[in-house]
Amino acid sequence: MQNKHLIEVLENVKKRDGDQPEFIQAVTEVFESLDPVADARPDLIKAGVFERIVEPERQIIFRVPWVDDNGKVQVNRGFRVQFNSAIGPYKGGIRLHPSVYLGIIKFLGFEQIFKNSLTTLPMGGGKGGSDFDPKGKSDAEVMRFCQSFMTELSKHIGPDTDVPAGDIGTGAREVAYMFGQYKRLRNEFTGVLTGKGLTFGGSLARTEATGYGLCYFTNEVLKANGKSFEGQTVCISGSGNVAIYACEKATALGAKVITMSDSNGYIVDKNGIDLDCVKQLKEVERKRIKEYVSTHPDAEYHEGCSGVWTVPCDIALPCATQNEINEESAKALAANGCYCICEGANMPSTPEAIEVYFANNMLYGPAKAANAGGVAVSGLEMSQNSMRYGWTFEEVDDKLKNIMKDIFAACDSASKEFGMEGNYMAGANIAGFLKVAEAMKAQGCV
Ligand code: NDP
Ligand code: 2IT
Repeated sequence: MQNKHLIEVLENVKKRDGDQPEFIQAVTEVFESLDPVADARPDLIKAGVFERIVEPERQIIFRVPWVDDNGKVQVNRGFRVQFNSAIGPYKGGIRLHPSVYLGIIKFLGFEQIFKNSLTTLPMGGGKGGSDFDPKGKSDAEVMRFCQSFMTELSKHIGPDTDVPAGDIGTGAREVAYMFGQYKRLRNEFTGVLTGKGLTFGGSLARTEATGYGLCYFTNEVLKANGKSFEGQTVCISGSGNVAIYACEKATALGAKVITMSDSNGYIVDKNGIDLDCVKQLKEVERKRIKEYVSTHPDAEYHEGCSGVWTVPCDIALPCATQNEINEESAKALAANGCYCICEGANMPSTPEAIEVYFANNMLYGPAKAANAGGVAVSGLEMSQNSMRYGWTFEEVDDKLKNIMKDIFAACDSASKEFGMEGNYMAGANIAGFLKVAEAMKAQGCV
């Protein structure tokens, strides 16, 4: 990074938020891409856009008390970071995972600003969550947690203010409990959350959207470079919502997916993953991925999740969590002939891993473009809720396909315009930023 103003703003972020390494990582990546933009646009510097965009508009931290099945009081910490509302109401998921603290929610909220901008739909950036761990909890415990979480959150959100959704640990069950509590507290049936059940305002294809969208985006990357999914071997990490539907669509597009994982370990099935089995294990029984081998004796299970990147493949789709691919894993992928990485998870590659991708001329589809399909269909769910109407699966899926195509085109053309052809990371950061920056400048110093 050369631009003096960007260097100064980043230094200030490091000073103020030095205890939030994930947030600093996300800001650094975006600012490095924005170097030529800052040089070309003194008007944005004058309008204070760079200083303003790294400071959330509002951050809410609250107590979440609930009673467990033994009658014992438990206390978790809840967060909602309302990062940027320049182009629409705050929009972004809720993460329930023991690793959650302010720095995780801020990195996710910051990324969400640019991702939501790329979707072309009117959504600002936000994120929330808690250090609550749904794993091993009964349905009743999860319900009591969600009700307590929403009792406070309901004071800060609304269909035209801030619209949460799912993320790690928050799926259909959690969204439904949160929606029920919001409706009860406010006596309003509105589209205040997305990812709702199909019987109460959810959109068809939202469950599939992030994984499908990831494959539609990857397909565009491949096509632009004279390749396709047909006959390719794919490694996927994770075995949650994003991983499952990425596996389904990659397979439908002619690829063979041979791995999936969870935080304990990974499976390799050279015959191609049996997705019905994974869905049953993860979506119905809420079991660990290692159970897969008990019904698939040809498949292998290995302890330790990072080993998944040592399995030879053509295309890698990380769909688990942040920083899951480090320099060593990236080098293993490259050495084994992997030529394309597209990110279903948010920020799954460390900065050193990304350097390895570029040094080896690998095709790289960054998260904020590649996984934008989930929030894009959330935006379509909001539209359907406002119309009090619903589209068919095919209608939503078609819109999703077109949105992912347009996102790729925007990344590609921004990368060319700023002299970094083929660098879709820079393209995504620049294209996502410019729309928000213009809106922030137009609205004055707010
Ligand atoms: P789920 O909770 O459905 O699944 C998460 C998966 O990732 C599980 O297999 C989980 O394993 C694994 N995982 C989580 N944390 C870790 C960790 N620290 N180390 C190793 N593995 C881990 O979440 P989603 O599928 O919804 O989300 C996956 C990623 O995609 C996240 O980065 C999320 O932010 C991103 N994303 C999600 C969208 C959505 O619409 N849901 C949209 C865009 C991005 P285990 O069960 O062992 O924890
Ligand atoms: O990271 C993400 O984009 C999500 N978890 C989905 C957010 C949403 O509002 O659908």
